[in-house]
Amino acid sequence: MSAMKSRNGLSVFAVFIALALALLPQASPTWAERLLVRVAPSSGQEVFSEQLSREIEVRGGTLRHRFADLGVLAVETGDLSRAALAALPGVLSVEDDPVRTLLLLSKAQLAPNPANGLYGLLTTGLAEANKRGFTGAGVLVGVADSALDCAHPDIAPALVESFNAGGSPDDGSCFGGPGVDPEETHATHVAGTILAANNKVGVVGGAPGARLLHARVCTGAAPGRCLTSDIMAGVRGLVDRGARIINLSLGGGRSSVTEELFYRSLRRDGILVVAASGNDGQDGVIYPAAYDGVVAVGAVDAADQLASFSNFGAALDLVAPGSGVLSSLPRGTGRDADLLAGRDLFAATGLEFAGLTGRRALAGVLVDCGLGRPGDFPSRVRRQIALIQRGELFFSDKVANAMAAGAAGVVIYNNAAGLFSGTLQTPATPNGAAWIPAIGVSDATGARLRARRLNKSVAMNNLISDWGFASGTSMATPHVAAAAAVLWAARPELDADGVERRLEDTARDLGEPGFDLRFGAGRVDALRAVLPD
Ligand SMILES: [Ca+2]
Ligand SMILES: [Ca+2]
Repeated sequence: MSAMKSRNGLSVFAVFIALALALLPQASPTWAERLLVRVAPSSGQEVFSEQLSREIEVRGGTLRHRFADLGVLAVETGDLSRAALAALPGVLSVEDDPVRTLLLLSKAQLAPNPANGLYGLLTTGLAEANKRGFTGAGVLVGVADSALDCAHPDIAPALVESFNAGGSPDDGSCFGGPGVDPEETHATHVAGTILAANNKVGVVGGAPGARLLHARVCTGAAPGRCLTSDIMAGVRGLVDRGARIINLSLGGGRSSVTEELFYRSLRRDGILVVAASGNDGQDGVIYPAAYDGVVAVGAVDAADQLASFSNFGAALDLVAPGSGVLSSLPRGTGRDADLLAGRDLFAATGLEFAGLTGRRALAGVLVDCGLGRPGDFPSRVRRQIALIQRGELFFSDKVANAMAAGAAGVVIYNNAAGLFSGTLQTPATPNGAAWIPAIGVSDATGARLRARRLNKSVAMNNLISDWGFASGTSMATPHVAAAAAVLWAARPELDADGVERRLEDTARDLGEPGFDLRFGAGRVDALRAVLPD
């Protein structure tokens, strides 16, 4: 994540103040402005603008910083007006001191980066295909899944219709609706990966031009709550409403003759169904992914290594990014975390159940606390931020030990490549206390912090958000659905068989040469699929 400027925010603030002042006739018409003042070169850097500095302070301004090598002063105006400041002898120019804001997803859309949760848009070529105008425009994608946050800012723009096909007929299909379990966050994450809006917030999907039809077919988060007949009814409803691609980030180990016939007939009708291979890390693709006529998708990470949880076998067709994927979540159920150290803003993930930081980031001195064992905490970590390596102990034990040592916050760095999503396992500590804020960062960030930021001040955020990380073949499947939408919009003459064949023929071969049991035809590559051979 990077810092961004927010000058609009500044001018809106100024307008609010101006309005407030207009309502108060006695109020002074001036308020503090923060300015950068370029100063004429003077005789030597030691006496850099000393006279000017005194002049500014005498006239009611405040000197905030001096940049002698640049010949620049940072000034807060106070009683000294901007015009009067600009007129002082030795002042060459005056410009605004622009406000920069920490990038949080509610304020700006994250750009895909190999080190953040949108890496999958890069490895699959979806980001580049989008850039060249291949966005899946006009293709209707159906998602049969849990309830969906229908009003989410990254989902609502693409949503055509949402309906309930499972549970009681009185139940809703949108998150927060009647009969909807608060743990039904899954569909919102899946849909965001396919087609989250390319707007000013959150994430962007792989096919942001596609349109969404949604069926709620899983009535709860617990296993066994997605009945095959409900799924079939939901898929039928999606197809009847015009969906050509169906995403099924669900499945199970038992096959059904009825179900197999259903998906074979859908394929004959020109419908492309994409389904998850399963998260058991075993040889054996689950159903419906394993049927003929369904594209079975396994998961890889940012380095195209097979995810440890990804099911494989002869029925596997493709793999796609499924480890540590950032996407939309029902509003208020996600976490947005980052770490500011010096000028560097590092991506981070909030640990599940960890305390939140407030409107202002939690600041403290970063203290090396090894692996977070009880003896690893120096006494100076009290009220400061503990830096702990992942490994050996549970996250919950590391954070509990940090709390016992009096730390105010915890940063855990990975012992393997990339970010991770961890949990503290219980909503409160074993003693019943609320957890302190705790975030995870990558191994590379950890190395950088250890080399340059130990015993220096850092600031961490862990805030409630409308986005968050998830891992699974459920997260890989929507990358393939997005690639299919992008391809179908570019090559409308293809039928469902043609789209599947093209995605497999252009996939990046991984593992043993050619088709193999772990990666199928390989990792989907949307850019190669849409470009001429
Ligand atoms: Ca967005
Ligand atoms: Ca291969």
